[in-house]
Amino acid sequence: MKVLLLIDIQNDFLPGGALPVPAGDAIIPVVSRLTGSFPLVVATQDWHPRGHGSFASSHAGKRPFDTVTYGAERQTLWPDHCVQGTPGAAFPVSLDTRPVEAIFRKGTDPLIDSYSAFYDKDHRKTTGLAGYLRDKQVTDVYLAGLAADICVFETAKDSLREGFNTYFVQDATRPLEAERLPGLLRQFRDQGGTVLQCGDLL
Ligand code: VGL
Ligand code: ZN
Repeated sequence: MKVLLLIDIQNDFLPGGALPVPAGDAIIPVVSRLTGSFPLVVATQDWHPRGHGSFASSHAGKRPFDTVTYGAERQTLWPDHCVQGTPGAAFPVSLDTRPVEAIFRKGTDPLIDSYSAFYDKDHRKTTGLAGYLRDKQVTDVYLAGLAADICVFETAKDSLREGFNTYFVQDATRPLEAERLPGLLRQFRDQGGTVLQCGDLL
């Protein structure tokens, strides 16, 4: 059984949003072509309470993209984004969400950031996604969404750790920082992941 995971395809990560991923909107037609080939489609939403600890606005004197240290963890501070219930946190109207069977939300703990769809940053809190996928007899996880170098990449790593065959559908993602992506994809391949293009699946 295979699943297509749509990671954080939300207005705030699209051009014009609070934390726009360059050309993030270009993935939407690609995703639309893919969903029909999958027996199971699951989406995630970055879903922060107002005043979330990952927002620069929650730290006196800090600006977006500064970093702070929490214990051993370095945390990049972001512009306020994907605040629960706001239009920025919603799926774009251009994304057909009808095939989406379940939605997992992450980043809800005010103090912990959560990039991966499976766990928070420190692997202390699970979203329940791994159990849900196992319950559905999923063996193969295909990844699309935003941002390729942050939430999609972290989800890809955790998916491999959870023992799923994991596929990164590169043209169904876009990175926030393009220059970071080749190194991350090399790391993903070294850990046993597969990088492919939408055309390889249709
Ligand atoms: C994301 C930064 C902060 C993402 C979420 O979805 O890639 N990036 N929150
Ligand atoms: Zn976030």
